[in-house]
Amino acid sequence: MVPIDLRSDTVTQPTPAMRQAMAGAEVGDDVYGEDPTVKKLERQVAALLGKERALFVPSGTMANQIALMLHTRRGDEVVIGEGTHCAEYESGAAAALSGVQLAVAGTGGLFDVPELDAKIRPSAYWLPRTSLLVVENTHNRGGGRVFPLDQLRAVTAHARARGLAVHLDGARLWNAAAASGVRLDEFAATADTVSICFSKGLGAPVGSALVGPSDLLEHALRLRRMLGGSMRQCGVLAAAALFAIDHHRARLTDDHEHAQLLARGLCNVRGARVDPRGVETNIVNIELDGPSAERVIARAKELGVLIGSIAPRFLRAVTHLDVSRDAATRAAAALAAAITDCHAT
Ligand code: TLP
Repeated sequence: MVPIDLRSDTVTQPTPAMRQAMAGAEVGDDVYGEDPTVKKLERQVAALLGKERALFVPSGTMANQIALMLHTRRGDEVVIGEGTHCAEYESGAAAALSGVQLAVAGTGGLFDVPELDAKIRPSAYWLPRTSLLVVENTHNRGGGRVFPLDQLRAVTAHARARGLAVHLDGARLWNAAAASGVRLDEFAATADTVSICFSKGLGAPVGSALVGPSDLLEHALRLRRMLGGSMRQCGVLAAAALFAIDHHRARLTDDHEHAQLLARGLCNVRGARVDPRGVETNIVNIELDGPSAERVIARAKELGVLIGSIAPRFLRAVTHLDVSRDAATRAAAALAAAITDCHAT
């Protein structure tokens, strides 16, 4: 039997209709600026986010790292929320590529104005220059939490007033918008640049965009080249992203409901701690009282569910296009059994 894969929303298979859209895509060499499907995607994403220009890039990591390179100089400091992707999961690229150091504000991924303010250095030549704020929405390690628009407006306005640029890692901004009813462009207006992924909840196989003002994006084009991210006839990939925006956006709330099903199915299981009220989108973090995540992952696999961990005693389950309501219900039962089995032995 095919396992139910909750390790990430990146694991989705392109649907037959998406594959058809990819196969039929009109393409050209995008290094010459001649791929019409990429151009269409870039125009559409820039318009959705209310920014001047978008650049199609192979990954969310590259979008974030180009943004860091755009907004900082070597030796600068970047303020981020706790557990932010560009600090935790990008192989030290912020240090290696931009030569910046990171200062963590708040706990759990979100932070308020005083927590941000405490991390902005005064201006003095012997101190690092605080040049950038990075916010993540939804916050991945924070359990898919939405950075509420009011709070986001307050912290980013404060950052700007103190001379910082703002980058929004919106890998799952689609989910934040679907869960909160806030438009993408309203979230995007709080930042100078935004990265957004097609390969997460939207279900495209590859690709992200970096979005922002034309002058910055012109330089981003050069940086993408420098990082080896220029692609040739990548309209086949852009076609998948366009298909996903048209056909998979509206169903993101299903993923959020399925995450609720999981959370509710696990909240009374001995040995597991989950608060369904804290599950706002498609990510469920499960704290384990007794057994290690490693053991539960192994047992869950035997019971037909793949799940990941974010810490030795924290599991992470992510719902997506390939997890139906029925699969979410079955996965909740299998995970409950796996945790109970590991707790008992
Ligand atoms: N996140 C992946 C892993 O890398 C952890 C996942 O499975 O959730 N920003 C955020 C908030 C992300 O969650 C991710 C991917 C990225 C950026 C990077 O995207 P890719 O994988 O396209 O480089």
